[in-house]
Amino acid sequence: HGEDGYLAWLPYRRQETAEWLKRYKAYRQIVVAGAPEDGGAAVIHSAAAELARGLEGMSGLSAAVVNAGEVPDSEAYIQLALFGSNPEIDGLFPEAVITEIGAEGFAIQTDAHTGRIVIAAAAPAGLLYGAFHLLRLFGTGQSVNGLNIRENPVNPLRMINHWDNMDGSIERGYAGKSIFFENNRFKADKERIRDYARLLASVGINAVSINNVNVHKQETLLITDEFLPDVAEVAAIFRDFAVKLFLSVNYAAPLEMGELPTADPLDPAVQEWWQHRIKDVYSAIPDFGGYVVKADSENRPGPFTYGRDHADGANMLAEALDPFGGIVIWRCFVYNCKQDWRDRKTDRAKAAYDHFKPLDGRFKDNVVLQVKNGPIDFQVREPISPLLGAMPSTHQVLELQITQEYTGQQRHLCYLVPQWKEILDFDTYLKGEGSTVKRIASGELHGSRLAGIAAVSNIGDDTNWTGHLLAQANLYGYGRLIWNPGLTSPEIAEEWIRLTFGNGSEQLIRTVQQMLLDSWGIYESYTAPLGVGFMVNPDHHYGPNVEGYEYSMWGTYHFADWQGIGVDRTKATGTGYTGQYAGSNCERYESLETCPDELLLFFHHVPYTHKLHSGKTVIQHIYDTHFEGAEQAERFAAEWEALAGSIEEGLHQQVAERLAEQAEHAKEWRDRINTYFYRRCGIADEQGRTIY
Ligand code: GCW
Repeated sequence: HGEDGYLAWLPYRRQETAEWLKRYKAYRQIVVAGAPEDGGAAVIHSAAAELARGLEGMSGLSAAVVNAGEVPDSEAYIQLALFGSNPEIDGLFPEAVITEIGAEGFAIQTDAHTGRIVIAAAAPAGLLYGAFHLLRLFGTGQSVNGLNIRENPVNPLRMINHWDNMDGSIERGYAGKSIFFENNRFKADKERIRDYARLLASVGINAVSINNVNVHKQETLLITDEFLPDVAEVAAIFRDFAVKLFLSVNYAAPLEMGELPTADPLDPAVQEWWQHRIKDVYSAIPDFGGYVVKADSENRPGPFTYGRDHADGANMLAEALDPFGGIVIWRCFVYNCKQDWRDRKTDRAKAAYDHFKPLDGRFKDNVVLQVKNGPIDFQVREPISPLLGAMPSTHQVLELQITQEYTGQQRHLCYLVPQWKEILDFDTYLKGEGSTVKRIASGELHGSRLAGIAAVSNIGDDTNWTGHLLAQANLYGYGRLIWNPGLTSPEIAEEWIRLTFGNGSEQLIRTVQQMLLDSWGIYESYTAPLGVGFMVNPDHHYGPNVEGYEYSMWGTYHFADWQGIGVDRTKATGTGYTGQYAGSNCERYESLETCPDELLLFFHHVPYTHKLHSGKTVIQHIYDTHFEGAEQAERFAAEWEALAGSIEEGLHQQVAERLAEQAEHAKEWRDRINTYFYRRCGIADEQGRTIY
């Protein structure tokens, strides 16, 4: 699998640095001290086996896990140990370190005398993360002498949501079919799921939901005896890598399965039905995570049908899950998808806040609300959802989208870590300065017990997992960033490149890193301008179509006419959306003077001649960014071409094809957008470039 990308960032390439040849090759024995009897033993086994595999690959020599009692014949061995299992190991760490390491954290220390590296943790998951951390240091060519590392994940829940259907299709999937399902059943061969679990664990993911939040007929049955044995088998695979399994459920399941005449959450028969189901689920999967629910959203059923609200709806499921320690992840992607364009007060951007904010304090303690990063829908540029952090008495997780639905569908290069960084660093001012989204997501700001980040997966059964090989950096980067939002985009990009392509060519590392870092901005520049969003073909959402959604009811309008463009969301004259922001954010977006250029058309309707802070008019900005963006996309292809020879042919070829398509398609974007606006307003490009 070396040439096709299947091994992703875990190919464990042969290391050729002087340090390796001289010293690190000695690390070929792994000793486990004090493995617990229970399920945790499997996780420690995964950690030890991974170390052996990685060290073998990187040294080209054999490596092995040896028994605790055996004295290794090399002094430079690696030891995995749980705190409290071995006094000699505890003695290596100051008391304060041992208390500082949480349930999923780890410490790594090099024993100065012997060169032994000790990975120690409070629980098996920490050892697994520590093992991957050490392998990452080796793999990226860093020194492992004198290590003194202490790590805890910043976010408690670090989740991946799959939108996989049992027929094998994936909603918004751009990398082939499901690795879980085909022909309305589970796939018989589950080997690939194991490899996927390893990939997730390697970047610290600890939870996964395997089926689409739009739960159709067949998927409704996942919580029944028909499929629970399969679900349990998949859960067991993930368990070996400390990843908890969740299922998306159909709110109307009792009704759709023909077992009850209603799904009213306040009806005792409905409550009993769910309690009964949940017993079955937990007897199959004792450590089952819980349910993910999309209710009363985009025509999915929910409590509204019965005159109940989201708190009634979520609490009913939470009540049933509570005795087993399960949680309900209730999505806030709720809006009216049947809008009338004449009604300028109804605003899809306002919907989640309007629906959920008044319910603060009404949710049970095992309910967590999942809020998309933006108020609309994973556009290339959106403001931050004002609902994030606005419910201090309610648990929340942030939802991101790794799959590139609106960011080029894994045909275009778009490294999303810089976008996620901006989201996490955004200051909501909800509790004064420094009330950043990352402190909300981690649960710190409001002291939430349940908190973290979830994101929609970008993988499928394409050999290289993500279709576009470079889109692997988004999955990798997502895990790394949510483990520690303090990491920078360039750091994460560089790690991924070194692990994936090796440390051999500095030119390759710098070129690919710069491509990744520039890619989001470039994609933005040739697609919908200045935060206005959409302008894509309806349904599949790929490719330019300026009026694709302008005359439908989904409420994603840009209101372009011959004079101007944009959505007036001000309190003064518009929908009033800006009023949902706290502190100075409200005024900053409300005022044309202070509204940032990149979000101008999200918040304001302006004439094409309006001057941006950049000094350009809106129309000239549109022309310039579209001409430049298409040129930059072409530059990618040329830069990649120059790397031929420093990357395996197979890997090089895959990316070259995608970049060629991007360069072509970026021109189509450029021309359609430029032509549309030129014809609308009649203002010529100052530089007289070709507009069709
Ligand atoms: O972005 C939209 C997608 C839908 C998706 C929905 C959601 C799963 O176009 O395909 O449905 O969001 O997040 O529920």
